[in-house]
Amino acid sequence: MRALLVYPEFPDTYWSFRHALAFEGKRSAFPPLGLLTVSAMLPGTWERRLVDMNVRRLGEGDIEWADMVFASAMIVQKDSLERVVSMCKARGKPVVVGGPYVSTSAEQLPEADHIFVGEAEATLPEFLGDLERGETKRFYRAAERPALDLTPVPDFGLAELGRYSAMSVQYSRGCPFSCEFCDIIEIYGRVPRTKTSGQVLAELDALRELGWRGLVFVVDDNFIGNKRNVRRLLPELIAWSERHGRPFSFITEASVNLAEDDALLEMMRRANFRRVFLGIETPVEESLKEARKGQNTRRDLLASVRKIQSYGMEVMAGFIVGFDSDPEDIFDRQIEFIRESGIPLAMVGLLTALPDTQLWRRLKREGRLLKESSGDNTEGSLNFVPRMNAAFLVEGYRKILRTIYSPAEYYRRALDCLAHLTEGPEPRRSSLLGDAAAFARVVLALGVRDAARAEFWRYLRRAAVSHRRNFAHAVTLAAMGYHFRKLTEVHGE
Ligand code: B12
Ligand code: SF4
Repeated sequence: MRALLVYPEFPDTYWSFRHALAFEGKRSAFPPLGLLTVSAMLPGTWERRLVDMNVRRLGEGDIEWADMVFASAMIVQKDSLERVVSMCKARGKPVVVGGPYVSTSAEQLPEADHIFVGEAEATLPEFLGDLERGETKRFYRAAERPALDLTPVPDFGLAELGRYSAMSVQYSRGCPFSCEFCDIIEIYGRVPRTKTSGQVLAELDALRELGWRGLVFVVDDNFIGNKRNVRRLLPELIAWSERHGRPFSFITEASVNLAEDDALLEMMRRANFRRVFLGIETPVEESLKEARKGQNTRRDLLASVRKIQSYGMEVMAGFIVGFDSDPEDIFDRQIEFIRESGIPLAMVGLLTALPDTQLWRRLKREGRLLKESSGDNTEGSLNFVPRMNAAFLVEGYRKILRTIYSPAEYYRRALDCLAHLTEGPEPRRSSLLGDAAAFARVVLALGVRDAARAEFWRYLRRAAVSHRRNFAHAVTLAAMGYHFRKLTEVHGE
């Protein structure tokens, strides 16, 4: 049996990092971990091929080669997924689909042969058994959220490692909180399930043996969702890192209450966590309460960010406008918070009702839903009727983007961030020539062609003088800022 695994194309969004990746000569930020995991669950005798359409074209030859096609997608990939399904069906190939989009919108793919809802660990074995007996069904729905000790080491070797800027591993799924707009808790549950430390180290071993060096994204919904288990994992991760000469640095996502736990922060620093993404959402207490984001209320959010930064980590964060409780000056308050926080990568989105979330259900009850969400909460369109005047809200949102990604504001935050980072270069899989070429591309785009070149040179000079040991990261931040600015030219005007 020949299995073709296809990951559809992302649109060019803030999260695609496309304009920054081009400098590095990379095609995509992360590999499709869901498909690599599914691949590792297929019978050992099957041949496998991966086409991540974000790093290379899906060719006729790939489809002809396959006996069966497996595809995975998030909502933002739905148009591309539909095209993939049609292409494969037109060539008579059976198509199996799964992943977060399919799990929340299972009825939307009329052409697919087999539709998987939920995590493959709980459904794929049944499908493979049915396939052997020639009795496959159209729908496979996971009856439960499986324990993660069933999850095999993903087939990392299928991915073209050199085309990505980071690799991914997953320690846990699910989050104990209950934010109204969140679909994670609907898809992956409110009881965080973790792998064993041994499983995580085996995944890191696999990456190391494949020659990966550099950034690893621990793609958990909330890395500290199960603090007790994380406290067990981190000492083993630190020992593993030291044993192997610290081949990786890490980035993850966590809830803001991470700031309360100095011991955990210290262990994360020692394990070489360099970046953490926080869901801050809004500095407005009423809006946080409305969103049921209790873990962010009654705390000084700015102080929490500063605390985490004081452990050498760059804080990245998500912000949302469009809550019913947002006051009219919300836009200025968000700008002010971001300005004060030293968070260069501030991902600001319009509130979006994702399918089957608590927010979706409430807005439906209130008769305020307008349409399906595109999944991209940065494109400036609303899928519900907001309390605030819609045009005022969208214009205010765009003003935030234009302000925070303007070169002066962005470079100021980047310097603030650099001042707190752990000193010293991160491990990387790179060559001197590759680095020099990437640097030359950045200099040409930002320091020669760009209208904001004076600000770029001022920034670079200050980074070289004050943050010499993190100069490579300073250049990466400049490239990221360029990406955000390019997209803001589309979304912010
Ligand atoms: C890492 C990550 C990213 C990475 C991209 C990673 C990549 N290349 O795949 C980045 C940071 C770029 C990203 C961006 C975005 N993301 Co994202 N991301 C994640 C995250 C945290 C982990 C993904 C992952 O690797 N999971 C680990 C694997 C093992 O899990 P899995 O993919 O679900 O796979 C399992 C099952 O779904 C199933 N399965 C999966 N595929 C298939 C296929 C078949 C055939 C079968 C049978 C089964 C199956 O079995 C697998 C094993 O159990 C998830 C949250 C999560 N828990 O997954 C959000 C998540 C997938 N992202 C999401 C969103 C909304 C986005 C953005 C749109 C955010 C935004 N507002 O712009 C952007 C879009 C990207 C873009 N360029 O436009 C949503 C998707 C919602 C949805 N219903 O589709 C999620 C669920 C989180 C959330 N609610 O915010 N994301
Ligand atoms: S903390 Fe994050 S992952 Fe957890 S429920 Fe809230 S939004 Fe979802």
